[in-house]
Amino acid sequence: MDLGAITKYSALHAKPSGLILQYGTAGFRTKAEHLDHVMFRMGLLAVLRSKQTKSTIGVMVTASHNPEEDNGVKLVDPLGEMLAPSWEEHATCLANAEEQDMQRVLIDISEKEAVNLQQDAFVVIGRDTRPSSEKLSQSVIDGVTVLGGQFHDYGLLTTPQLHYMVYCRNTGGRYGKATIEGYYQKLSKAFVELTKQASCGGDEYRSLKVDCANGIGALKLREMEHYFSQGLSVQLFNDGSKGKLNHLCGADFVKSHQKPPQGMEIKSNERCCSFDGDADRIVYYYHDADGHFHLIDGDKIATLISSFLKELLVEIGESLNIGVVQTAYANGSSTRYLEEVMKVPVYCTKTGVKHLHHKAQEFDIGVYFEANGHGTALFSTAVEMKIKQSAEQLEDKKRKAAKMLENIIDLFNQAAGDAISDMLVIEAILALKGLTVQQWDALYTDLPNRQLKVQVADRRVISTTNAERQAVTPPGLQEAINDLVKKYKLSRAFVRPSGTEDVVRVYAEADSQESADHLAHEVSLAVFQLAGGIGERPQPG
Ligand code: G16
Repeated sequence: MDLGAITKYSALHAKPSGLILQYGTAGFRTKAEHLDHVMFRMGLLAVLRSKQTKSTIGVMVTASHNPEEDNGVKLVDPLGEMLAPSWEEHATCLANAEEQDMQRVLIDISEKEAVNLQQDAFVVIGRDTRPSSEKLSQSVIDGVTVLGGQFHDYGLLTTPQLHYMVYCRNTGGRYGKATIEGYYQKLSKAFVELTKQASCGGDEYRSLKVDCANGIGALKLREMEHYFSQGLSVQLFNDGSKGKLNHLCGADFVKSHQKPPQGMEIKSNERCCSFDGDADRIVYYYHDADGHFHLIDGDKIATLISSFLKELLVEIGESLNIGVVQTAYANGSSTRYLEEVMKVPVYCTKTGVKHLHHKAQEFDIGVYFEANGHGTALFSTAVEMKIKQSAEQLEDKKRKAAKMLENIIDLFNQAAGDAISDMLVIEAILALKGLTVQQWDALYTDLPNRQLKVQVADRRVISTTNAERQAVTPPGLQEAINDLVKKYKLSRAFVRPSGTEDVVRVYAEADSQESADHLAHEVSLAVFQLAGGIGERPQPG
């Protein structure tokens, strides 16, 4: 380690004294102007992680669903997954070390993790379309270079594309080619193969309106569309040509406000979807003939996918262990449907795909989705091999199902939840099953629900247990929630500090929209009173 060079370059990316940030649900996120030092230091940390794992490590510069002024950074581990928890702690220590302590923290991490400093390091970098992202990714590169790491800067990428690149590079190309072309070709080939087999692939199944949140998803979908246009035509909205990133559009807006994005004209029964700012989430929706808006969120996406996979396995004659992983935000009706109708085991983890992904790896086939539309499906290596063999050996009908499954496996981005990949999976399944968006929506009826945000002085005063379904602190908060929940039928509510925004999130569901709205409001007031609310008291919606 050239400590002199590190000190010199670190001074050019100086930490604002006293600023404390936490590696949260998906890395560091805050106002872009506070992140220069964090980026430089994450470049350093990525080199250490790369040396330790003898693998390529990814660094993505994005704040995903957050407002345009924010930015963020997260590290991607060797198999394309989120950074290991012990390294998240190192990331927090390194980001918060005052200038004079930075070198010591860096050496401590190297020693603790037995990093061989002579080992080569390779880091790949991607960024979203935020105005601040280019400069911040240059700061990452400065950090990588000063520690002697090699790097490849992919420039503009969706977050899941960067995860894919890391996975490809560390599996010697077995997972795919680590280029944007390789990504487009792998997914499109699988999609076109699948849709060729759809007997009822009339026009109804072939066009889709996509709200791109004015983000990177628009650029990448535009580059990619001609690869799959045989199977689907997409019409892009909020493509970044005029609106602001994530403003009144995108998956997070549509899911949390339960209304369509601005800038998209929707005819009745037309199938539409929204990506978020870095294209790792997707939700679907439509207007019925009476003009009512219907949201199809991550829970219903998981249901569609897991039921299709289960049907294919039955056809092939394989009994594999499928599990679905959700979070506390999953609608009660979805959990009931999966467990009672589909007879699929369902597990609940804390928010954050890192938790869901980890749990899903325990199954032969693990389908995980957050209600906000972030998710994918994972297939164990043994399953992939078995299906490949079946696609070659079995007799006709079974072989067809095995071939379909083989293509579906290729179509999923198994490194991370991916709006583009999920969209193609969903479109293929709808075409193959001959399902309209209304028929899909009718699988079960969501319990009315409401999500709100509350501003508090310090959101860390709220701690939770039981996969975030119960508040442990501050004292009295859970009791207050319990009392409020008792007032409504089929009701449930919980609160948790966000790991990406400076807010406390409130979720409530009940037998009617009015009750869900009241309950969410009352719980917000309890948070405001007991957890140090600031600013205006929560107002009824
Ligand atoms: C990120 C995480 C998701 C999480 C979301 C909200 O999404 O990747 O797993 O659900 O933040 O997290 P929180 O409620 O802690 O703020 P994205 O799309 O912003 O990267």
